[in-house]
Amino acid sequence: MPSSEAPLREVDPEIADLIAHEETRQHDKLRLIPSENYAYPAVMEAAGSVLNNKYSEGYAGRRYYEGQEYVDGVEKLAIERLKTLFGAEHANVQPYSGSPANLAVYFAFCQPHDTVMGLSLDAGGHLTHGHKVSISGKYFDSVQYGVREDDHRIDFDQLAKLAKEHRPKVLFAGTTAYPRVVEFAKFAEIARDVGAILVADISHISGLVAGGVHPTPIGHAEVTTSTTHKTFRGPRGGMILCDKKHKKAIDRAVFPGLQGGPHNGTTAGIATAAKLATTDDFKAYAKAVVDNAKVLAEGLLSAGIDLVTGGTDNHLILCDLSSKDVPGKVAAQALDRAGIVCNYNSVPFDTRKPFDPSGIRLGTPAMTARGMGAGEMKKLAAWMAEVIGDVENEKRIATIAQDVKAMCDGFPAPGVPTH
Ligand code: DSN
Repeated sequence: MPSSEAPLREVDPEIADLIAHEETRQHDKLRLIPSENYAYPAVMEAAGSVLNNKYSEGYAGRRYYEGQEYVDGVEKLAIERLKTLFGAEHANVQPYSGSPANLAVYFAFCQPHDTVMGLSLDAGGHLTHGHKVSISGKYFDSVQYGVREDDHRIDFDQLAKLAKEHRPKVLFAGTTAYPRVVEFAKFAEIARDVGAILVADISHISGLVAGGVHPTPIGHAEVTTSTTHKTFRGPRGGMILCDKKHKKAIDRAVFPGLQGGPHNGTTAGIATAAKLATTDDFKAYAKAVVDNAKVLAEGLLSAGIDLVTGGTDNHLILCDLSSKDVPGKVAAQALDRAGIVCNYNSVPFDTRKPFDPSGIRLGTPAMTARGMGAGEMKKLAAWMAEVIGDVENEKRIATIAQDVKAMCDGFPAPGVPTH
């Protein structure tokens, strides 16, 4: 056994090998899962630093442990940078991820069995927006709104009617599989009418909001939650932005209400990501993510693949394969064999079950982070149409995998070592 202070490769070659394989996978394949990305190398460095070794229950200047002279500085920087970047009155950077951030919001404002509202999962919402299998649907009386049957866009008439009837305490405006702009102003009007607190969950789009290519919820939603690792390109973490009047309730709900010590390395990574998000490079990145998604969507449409809502305004595309007679899962598995990684996903009014749905969900954040552009999106659309059109043609799938690998070799993956 090597010394316990030896590097990972010597101490634990099995784990080192698995990480090396994952590095190769992240380099050699086209990663299209819209919630994934390549975090900036500087973010990874901050997140994996000695800050991991420190406990810091409480908030800067009011901790339950000594030795916080540097950690306080890290957390204050993260908070100030996020406030400036998003124009928010307060930021809490301690939630461990998006789901805990949403739970903290419920805990801040709701009692068990209060009424809450969110977009249903099959219409593109998140489990924590009141789905019946989630704590948010079990501990609260959840009313779910949906999308219109004709164009699959958020049904504001239904939402307004349900809100008037049920008068929710909190109304979530947030999505995980919705390819269109979220119209926060419309949500705010409905929330105001019924006295609900509007909560925007911008986990998927926080990088697009920071980069100025999606309207901001700030000024419409009293509370905004987000993960920090999707389009934002930070570490795996969460944040809550809110109006000053909710600062106390939110902070108390996160700690001591829901969590113990914050993950200080993550906090540092969030601070670094927030700094990088102010740059012109980041603005260009955010714009390229959306431009690439539009080109990919057009390519898929012209190859005969149906898209939910007929296209995209953001980083995400939802393909409806019902007319292709290929279940989403079979298509996603064939695409993975071709080096194109996406996830199978329900589409609105899906007649199939969530674990075997009719759709696949794609996104351009990771490919764009590698510097890929319109030319690569067009090639990708053609490859995808071929694979979806003939999911059992292993010979062709294997040659596409080689072409995908060759394309990936031309665009180094940020922060990913090659072997
Ligand atoms: N897992 C995230 C996503 O893929 O959208 C949501 O939690």
